[in-house]
Amino acid sequence: MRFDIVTIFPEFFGVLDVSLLGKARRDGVLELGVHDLRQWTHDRHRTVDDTPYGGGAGMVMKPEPWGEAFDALLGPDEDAAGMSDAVVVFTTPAGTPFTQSLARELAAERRIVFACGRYEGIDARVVEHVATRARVLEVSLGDYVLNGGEVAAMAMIEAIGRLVPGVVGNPESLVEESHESGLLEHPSYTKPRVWRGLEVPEVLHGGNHAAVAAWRREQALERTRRVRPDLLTGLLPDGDDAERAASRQP
Ligand code: JEB
Repeated sequence: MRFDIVTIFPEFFGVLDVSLLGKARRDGVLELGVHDLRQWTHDRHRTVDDTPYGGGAGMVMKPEPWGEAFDALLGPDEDAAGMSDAVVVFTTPAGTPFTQSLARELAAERRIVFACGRYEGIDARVVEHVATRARVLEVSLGDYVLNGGEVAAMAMIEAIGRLVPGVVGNPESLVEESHESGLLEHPSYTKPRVWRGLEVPEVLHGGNHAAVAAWRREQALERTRRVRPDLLTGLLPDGDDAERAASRQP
């Protein structure tokens, strides 16, 4: 899987050199290209923004550098209709919410290009134009305001990248997590058995795997009911939560 990122802050993405995704890149499982949008400017000041039509506060990103960026990045691998096989993700507070389900879907793609805006966002014609050359998604990390798309793209790349086969060493660990089952995770414990007077729940010591599984599911359900009741609407009564969770989102 290859990720390309277009940004005016390429140095933000240095964190992707470390940890799990850094190792995946060194192993050749993930490829990452970080591109400075200003390389596609031609004026002395390398201008990427201008005042908004219709007035209002702030600046808007000019379409021309973005157009050249996508000409360069989508050029290869076009089909007969001139469509690239890359998926282009515009991070935007006005996008559809990013979910585990979308992360799973995008982990099956060959290439994803992230467009990270700044200021008040990118001239709207850019999305319209790029949609004639590739599959385009406008995606929001969540319902809060960031200063630009970089942190959102980074979170999405981490969530998608870890689902690519070969990135997480033990794929079993992926299916037990929060949001994959449709429930939040049960609490976890390690040694020592008693720490500062606090004991690990007795059931986890017995070696009774069925009892452990039942306790964990009850804990997960109780926690989900308490902090995320919205996740429970639509869960199947037979306990087949994962299948339901997978079919629920876009
Ligand atoms: C993404 C961005 C800005 C209005 C206010 C601020 C480009 N969940 C999210 N919150 N904010 C963003 C996001 C995502 N994904 C986000 C891209 C840009 C915010 N801004 C600043 C734009 N419009 C500029």
